Amino acid sequence: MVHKKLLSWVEEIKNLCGPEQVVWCDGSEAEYGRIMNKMVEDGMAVKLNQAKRPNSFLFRSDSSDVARVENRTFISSKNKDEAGPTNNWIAPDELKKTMSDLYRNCMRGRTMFVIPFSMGPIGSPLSKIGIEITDSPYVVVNMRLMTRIGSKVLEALGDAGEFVKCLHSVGAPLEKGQKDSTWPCAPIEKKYISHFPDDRLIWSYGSGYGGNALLGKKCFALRIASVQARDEGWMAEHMLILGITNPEGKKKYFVAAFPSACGKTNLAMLIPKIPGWKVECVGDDIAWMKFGSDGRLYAVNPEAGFFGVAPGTSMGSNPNAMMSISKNSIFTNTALTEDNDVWWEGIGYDAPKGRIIDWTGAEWDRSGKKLAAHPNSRFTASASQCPVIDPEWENPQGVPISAIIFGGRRAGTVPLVYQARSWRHGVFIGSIIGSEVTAAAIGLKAGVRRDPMAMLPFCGYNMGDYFEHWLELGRKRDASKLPSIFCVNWFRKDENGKFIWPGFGDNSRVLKWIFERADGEGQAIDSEIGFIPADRAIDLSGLNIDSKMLKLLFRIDVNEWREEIESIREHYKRFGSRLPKELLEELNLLDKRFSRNK
Ligand code: OXD
Ligand code: MN
Repeated sequence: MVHKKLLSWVEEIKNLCGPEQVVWCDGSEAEYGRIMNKMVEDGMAVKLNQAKRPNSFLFRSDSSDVARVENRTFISSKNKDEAGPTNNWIAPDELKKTMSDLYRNCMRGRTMFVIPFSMGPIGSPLSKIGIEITDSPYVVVNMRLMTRIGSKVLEALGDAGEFVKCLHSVGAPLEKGQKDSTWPCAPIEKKYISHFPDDRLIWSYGSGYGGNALLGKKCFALRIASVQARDEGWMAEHMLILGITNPEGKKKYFVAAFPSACGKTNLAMLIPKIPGWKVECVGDDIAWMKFGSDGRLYAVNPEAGFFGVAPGTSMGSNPNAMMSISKNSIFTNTALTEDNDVWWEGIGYDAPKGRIIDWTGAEWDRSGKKLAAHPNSRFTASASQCPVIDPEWENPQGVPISAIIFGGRRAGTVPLVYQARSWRHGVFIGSIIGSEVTAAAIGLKAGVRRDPMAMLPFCGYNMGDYFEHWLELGRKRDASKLPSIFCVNWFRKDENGKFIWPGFGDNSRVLKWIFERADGEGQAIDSEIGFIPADRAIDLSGLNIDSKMLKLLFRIDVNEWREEIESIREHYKRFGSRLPKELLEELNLLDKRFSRNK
């Protein structure tokens, strides 16, 4: 291999970080087995019951390293204004200096792995290559399931191909003879998840967990890719991709964006409750989309695996996810049963008899005072193991998108589903989605946390400009070929605080209406907020829901919307002069429609 730039970067990092040895990952099964076995030997991983869960492993993280760390995540653009009001910013020179000091000899006593990886099918015009340098063997095995890695990527890169530089260290150098911990990492104030969009560069230090460390996922495929997408005229979005087929065999593809913890993985693999309909999964977290020469929008899933939240995943809520993780999987921070299988709250059955080891490695007290699995415990599995993986999921051209769905977790105000009047109105809807937060959960003020397009923690530049990018993409296009845009809310509650809509497989009823609307059919009525399903336009056959509750599900309450409009005005203030005027116009139009109905 004579990719001079790559070789000299690897040499530079080796000199900076001072590892004991350097290993170039070939991505083979044998390599995966070797690294896993070594981690089992070193006590970092537990090999699970081979009969129950073949070739699967459990890891337990340090209790200080259990999730993405948004307050330690930085977008280090040239100036603060480019990072915008929603990102943490440190000047690039200053951040590089601080981090270079941390990186100096930080891999002492460790192996430095070089992982060539492709986001998207190798060689697809929509794909991009990254190289992750890491001192974490846990990262290597996860990257092998989550992306396409190894020699074939180097071949595709050739001797001058472009790549995104992704540098990662757990930030825990080893002195001679020092025993390693089972989950090495640095204390919180030394953790940095840094992005240098102008250099297409990611520097991550101090954390080994999920999106902080598997740099192909949120760091590259969203934060850096969103900047590349802006510059190159495409879209990098926090969206699942699903294919849906009606009983006549007609198929459409939808993408959907929801803030974290709204059940994206469940929707992506849903088993419809309405007879004759079928849903297949292209991806559960990220979509890269580009307009084709036919004027339609095409999407690929840049990832090759699922990194899903375990608690709550069961044969009831998501049988396809459960089957995807029946073998060849990695679990992080779940509980361990006496017969060496995994268990978590909401798995659908009580913890088996015998000793249960909780996610901290201690014996679990069955009184239930503490959770056995961490709420953000995860499974990692290859997408190819999903029983409903879409036959086109690796099509290098992507799949044509007919509908874009936005959603959030709202107890009131937002009806089960409504449709935007236009692309511009759809961008407005995307820009205001959010979920209610309870004060206790994350120490925030209770209320709606707006999470525009579910990209708040993932947009690599000023979100005002990001809205403009969305608007601009629609402006240039033949409106008849643009996907229709919808908003859904599965989480509306009645006056007793109970969810009205059953969700899960019944969400297919809403997908059916969206399918019909995208087909130019499906009955709708014009409301103040957009098109809502006409009476009986949603297929409720076989569902027992009383008409009062149904009404509540679709209620558009003037007072609630007045409050909503005020809250959107507050939200928009954040973006100052970078907020596109079209979005303010859409808000004023909405305001006017409600004023007429005073
Ligand atoms: C995720 C997230 O982990 O969106 O996918 O937080
Ligand atoms: Mn996500």
